[in-house]
Amino acid sequence: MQQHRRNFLKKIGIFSAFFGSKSLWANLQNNHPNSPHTALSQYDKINEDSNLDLNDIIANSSTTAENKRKKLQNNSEILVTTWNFGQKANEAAWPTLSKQGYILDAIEKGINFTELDPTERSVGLGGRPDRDGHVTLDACIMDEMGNIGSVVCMEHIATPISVARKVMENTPHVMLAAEGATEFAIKQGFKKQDLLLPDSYKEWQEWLKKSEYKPTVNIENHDTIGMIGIDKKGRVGGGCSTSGMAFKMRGRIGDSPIIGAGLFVDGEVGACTATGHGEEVIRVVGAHRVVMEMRTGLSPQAACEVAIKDIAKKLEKRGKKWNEVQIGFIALNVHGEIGAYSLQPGFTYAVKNRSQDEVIQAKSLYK
Ligand code: SD4
Repeated sequence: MQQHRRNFLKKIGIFSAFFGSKSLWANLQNNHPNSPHTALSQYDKINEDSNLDLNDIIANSSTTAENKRKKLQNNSEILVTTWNFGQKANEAAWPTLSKQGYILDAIEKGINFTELDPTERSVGLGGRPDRDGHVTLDACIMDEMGNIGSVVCMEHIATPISVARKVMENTPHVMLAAEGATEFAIKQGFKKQDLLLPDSYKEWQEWLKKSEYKPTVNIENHDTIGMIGIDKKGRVGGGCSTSGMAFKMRGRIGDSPIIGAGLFVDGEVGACTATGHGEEVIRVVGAHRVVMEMRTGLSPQAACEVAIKDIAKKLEKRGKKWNEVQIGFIALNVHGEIGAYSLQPGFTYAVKNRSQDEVIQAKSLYK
């Protein structure tokens, strides 16, 4: 009887081992990494499930970008620029945009207008000097494809945004500094000139009496010019130009010529530019932060607010007084939606499109 039972169990064992190993074999065939079945079935599955083939990803993302562009074409060209003087700069840029020109051409023209205005004393010609009396200029430019150009601490050339563009277009580099930048500019045909004009000189002389570096929030109310915009074809671009913080140390560079800090553009997402105390903007790589927040789906307004709140938190952690610092961000997404936010009240920005031409007071974290 016992023998009979043993034989019965043995038969069951052989039977299940046979079928078990068959299904094991089938599994191995399907799952072994080198199995053609595996490769095919996984590939098929991926394609079937979600079309995640690399070519499809690329095609899909360019289709998305194309759709966004098309969507924007139905809206209109737009320019958003920091501070009150942004309105005149927008006006200077507008003819290029309204004639269906390229966004970077418009931005360069608009910023040039402010750079060459001797009454604007924080940008270009007539800019306030450093504590040793040198007017040193910073600027950068970025297009929708990730092309970038920048000049830092450049002297004697009134239009640094144009030199930054030449760096972008005519050199294998993305950034030139100090004498090298000036020399390059001269070779490119720019005029060398003295940028320290009488009013800024007088102010500097006055400052020397105490020689106290204590930038006053909003005192100039027309600081760095940062301009972002979209053209008729949906191309996003941005530029940023400044003489930096008045009476800074010689050689000091702020956020404005640093791609990612003072300016960032992502052709599929939008653009952002910053103004204010550059050291604080650099700390959080401000403009890039805002654009990346937009990439995750935040509106330009929400993205600016997140970045400003982060700066506020970091100031607090470091025991800094928030009321001695001003930062402002403006942002634009590819749909033409605008955001603007600052740490403290007083930051303004100018918007121009086919139906709007105005200076707007940005909302601020502190009241
Ligand atoms: C800088 N962000 O050099 C510039 C200056 C500025 O409002 O924007 N002031 O730090």
